[in-house]
Amino acid sequence: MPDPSLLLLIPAYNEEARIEPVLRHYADFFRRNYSGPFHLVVVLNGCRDNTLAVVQRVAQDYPGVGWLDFPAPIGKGGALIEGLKLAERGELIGYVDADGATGPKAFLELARHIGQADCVIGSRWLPGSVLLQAQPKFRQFVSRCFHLIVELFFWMHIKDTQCPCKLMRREAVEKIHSSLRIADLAFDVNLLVALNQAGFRVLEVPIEWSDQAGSKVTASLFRSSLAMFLSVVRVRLIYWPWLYQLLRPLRPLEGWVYKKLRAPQPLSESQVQSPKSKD
Ligand SMILES: Nc1nc2c(ncn2[C@@H]2O[C@H](COP(=O)(O)OP(=O)(O)O)[C@@H](O)[C@H]2O)c(=O)[nH]1
Ligand SMILES: [Mg+2]
Repeated sequence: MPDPSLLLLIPAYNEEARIEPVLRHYADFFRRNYSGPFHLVVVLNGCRDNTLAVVQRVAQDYPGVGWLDFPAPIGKGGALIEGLKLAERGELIGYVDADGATGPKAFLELARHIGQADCVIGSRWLPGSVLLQAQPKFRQFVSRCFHLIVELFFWMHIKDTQCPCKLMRREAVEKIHSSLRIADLAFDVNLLVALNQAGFRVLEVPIEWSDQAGSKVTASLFRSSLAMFLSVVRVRLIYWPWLYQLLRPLRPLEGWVYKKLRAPQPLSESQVQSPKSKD
């Protein structure tokens, strides 16, 4: 039996310097090691460099590689929400970062666990994970503080919600897509909480990871962390509808804070629509 069709999304913002070898490595590896259909879609938005031209050059060599390009600053989460609308292209849908922190071999090993769950996520904090190059110490500290907040708010017992290496079944994506609102880097929390609430099983497995130079998150860690905190509060409130309604008058203030933090605004109810289902 061939492997199930797989759609891999890669969000990319100003990645002209890092993305080309990563795309070629993934496309090559899956061509040789994966027997089912494989599509790789780069989701770009607001790039001010030549990322699009680089992706187009790679796509000429690999027919399975494509892209979506949005001019608006929709953020990494916003880009993934758009990409997940293509769910009908794969029985399995996953995403990784453009910098190659997780290579294709490690991603395929992760995919092999999907028989045991509806969503499999890589973890840098489980015993057995291999960190060829760890994140800087201060980034790790901030990451653990964030983890603590997420655990207090949602009690999911997931050690690494933020690892950008996740794979889901199409049914799960289609069911929860309309619950995805968070456009900044706390998108992963939004996704995992939605899967949990909908009763899907999330399995966390150790991953091989190598932190890459050139992170835009580390470069703006304070701003990014504040926006992520605000976003997890919002996700918490979405599941407490009475409080959410009560705090509605504070919306303009929230919008102002996101703007000051130069973070993408969460999607409003009217912006959210479910992806097309195949049947
Ligand atoms: N589409 C899109 N991708 C983004 C945006 N911000 C970050 N990314 C992508 O998210 C991934 C992680 O970014 P990176 O700077 O490597 O952060 P780190 O690995 O968490 O330190 C990369 O693939 C980036 O190109 C954004 O605003 N839009
Ligand atoms: Mg990175």
